[in-house]
Amino acid sequence: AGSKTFAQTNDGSLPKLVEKNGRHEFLVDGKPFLMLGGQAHNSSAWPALMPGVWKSVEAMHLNTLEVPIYWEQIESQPGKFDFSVVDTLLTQARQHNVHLVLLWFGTWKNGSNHYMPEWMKRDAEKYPNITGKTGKPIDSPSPHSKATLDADIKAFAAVMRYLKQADVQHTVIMMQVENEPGSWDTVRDYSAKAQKLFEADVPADLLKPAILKALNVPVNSKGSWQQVFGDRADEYFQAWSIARFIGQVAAAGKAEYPLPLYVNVALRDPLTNPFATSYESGGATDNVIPIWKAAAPSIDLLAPDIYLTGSERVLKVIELYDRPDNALFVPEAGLIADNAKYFYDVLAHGGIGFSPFGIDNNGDSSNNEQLAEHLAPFAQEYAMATPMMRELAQWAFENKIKAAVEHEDGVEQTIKLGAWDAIIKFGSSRGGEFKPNKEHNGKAMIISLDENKLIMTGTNCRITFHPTGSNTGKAWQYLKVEEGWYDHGTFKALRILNGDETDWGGPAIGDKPRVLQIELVVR
Ligand code: N0T
Repeated sequence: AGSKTFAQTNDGSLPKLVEKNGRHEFLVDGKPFLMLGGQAHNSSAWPALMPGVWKSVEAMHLNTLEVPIYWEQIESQPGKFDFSVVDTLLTQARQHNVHLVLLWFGTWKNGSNHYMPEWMKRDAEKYPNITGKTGKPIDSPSPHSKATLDADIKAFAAVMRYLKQADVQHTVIMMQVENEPGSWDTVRDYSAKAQKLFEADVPADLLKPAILKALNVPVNSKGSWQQVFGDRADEYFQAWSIARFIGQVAAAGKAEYPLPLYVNVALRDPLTNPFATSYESGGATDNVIPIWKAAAPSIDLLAPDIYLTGSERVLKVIELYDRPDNALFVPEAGLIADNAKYFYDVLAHGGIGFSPFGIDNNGDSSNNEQLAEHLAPFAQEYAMATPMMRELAQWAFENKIKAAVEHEDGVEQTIKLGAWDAIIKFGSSRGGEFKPNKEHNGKAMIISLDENKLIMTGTNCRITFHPTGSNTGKAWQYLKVEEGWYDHGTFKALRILNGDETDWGGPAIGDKPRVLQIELVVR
């Protein structure tokens, strides 16, 4: 089980996102694709470092590697483009039979300009940063600089033009435009130039009833940012300004080569509606998604980077970025064991991929065992998912996946399956006796095949069932429980689970995911 069966083929069609009834599907070479992803560290996309990255790609069973490409490296001299590193990435990705998502570290990288080429950094007047409320210089590029915008457009368009001819086989399946744009340390730009725009009327493109409604302001509002948006004016102005800038960069790239494009987001607490003084302002946080959608229509999706903790918070984030106008993709998540469970919830929300951050050893190759251990929680999920990758993508699109993710209180959960309720109890039976999980890492995922038959996988959980509807209260039993793997559309059994493996409270799965096919019968 879990062997790598993904082969790169090319039927000539571009990777694309398809939306149907508010659900999304990512097609690569015309077929449903689920990104089993991981992201390299920020400074690892150099030829000398890539061997360490590929080691992790293999150990983790990735089918997609997210890797940055650096403006400072690609255009170290104005107008002279060097794509040698891009070539290296393309060649090596093909050798390793994985796809790439390239991250354009351009004008914004985590709210700063740090990946601008030196010739830009040396010319602060032409490529300015923004100014804080008290006149303090802020380490964040200005979205109001035409020179910066033109330079970024030129560079990103050159990248896309290059890819179009260097990557006819579509090794690169998606592009991230900038990285976590926004500003830390100030809610907006207070420079004289920005102030003037801020005091002017809100642009008509934003004053559309549907957008205003989504932003919870009266649909006939007009006037200055302050007049229309009140105490949210500073943040909304920053979001609009940055999104307009990036939308133009994206449009220029897309005009060269129309790959799906996304912007990743440094999140805010999704539960308490805090002000942007407590998070990176102007990025596509949940409250300003409608602004980003209006300002940057060339961006296909806005993608949450999950570094928040706590299941209530994380599950809320997943819910907020799964929208009819936004395909759910998690392009970064802390590479911690606890986060593996959210991969299941993303699938249950029809997500198109998941990608923990910082998979490589970051230049230190001294301890491979430690690295393997670190990668294991995701590696084992991806190994399980690999032979059923296309089915998972299709089921997610068709809303057929249900998941239960253990909360901090560890309480059992019910998954409604129509004719049956599945009761998931979190814990594991190491040493025979079923005990609650110490870390809250239990999870289960169920796909109904027909009324009485399902596929399930999970870790650290036990499952049992109750018949529902007209069968409520009736006696029932397992007709057959098989353990195996799901391969190219069919279940391959290793064994039938029976006796102790199903009798004492139902089939249980320990800390390694297993795939079970379960058939139930009412007596
Ligand atoms: C991420 C990563 C990388 C209160 C951090 C996370 C990556 C970038 N930024 O390792 O830099 O390139 O996208 C920001 C997390 C903020 C957490 C605030 C918690």
